[in-house]
Amino acid sequence: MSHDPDCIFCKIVEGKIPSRKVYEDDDIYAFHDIHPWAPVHFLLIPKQHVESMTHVDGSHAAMLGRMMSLVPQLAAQEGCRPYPEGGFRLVCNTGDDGGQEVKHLHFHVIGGPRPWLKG
Ligand code: DGP
Repeated sequence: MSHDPDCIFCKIVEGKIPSRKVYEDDDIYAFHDIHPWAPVHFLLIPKQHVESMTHVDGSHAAMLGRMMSLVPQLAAQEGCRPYPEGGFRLVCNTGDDGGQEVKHLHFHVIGGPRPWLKG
């Protein structure tokens, strides 16, 4: 499995940096964002080090599909109200122009009662 010893999120997957776990399986990890933008804010990441969405190829398709299928389940688990009154925002910042600070692919899942929406 690809791994970057200098990557913060690889260190979180390894347990070298503590995190508040939301979900874990062999390939995927989810944990609360350290600087939440909303009442619900967690990050969903592949355990392997994929740098960004621009680094995704066909070999990642099954894993990404599983990640996307987990989003509604984990959003509900973490307290997002049901669609359509509830719901959540799914964000994947990519590259410097996309506002990506941590260069390990991650999806922000953001929700909870508004107002909290930025942009
Ligand atoms: P982005 O701008 O999309 O790269 O967002 C990175 C997010 O990662 C940001 O919202 C804060 C979060 N984050 C950074 N370092 C840590 C950490 O050590 N622990 C946790 N739980 N979250 C972190």
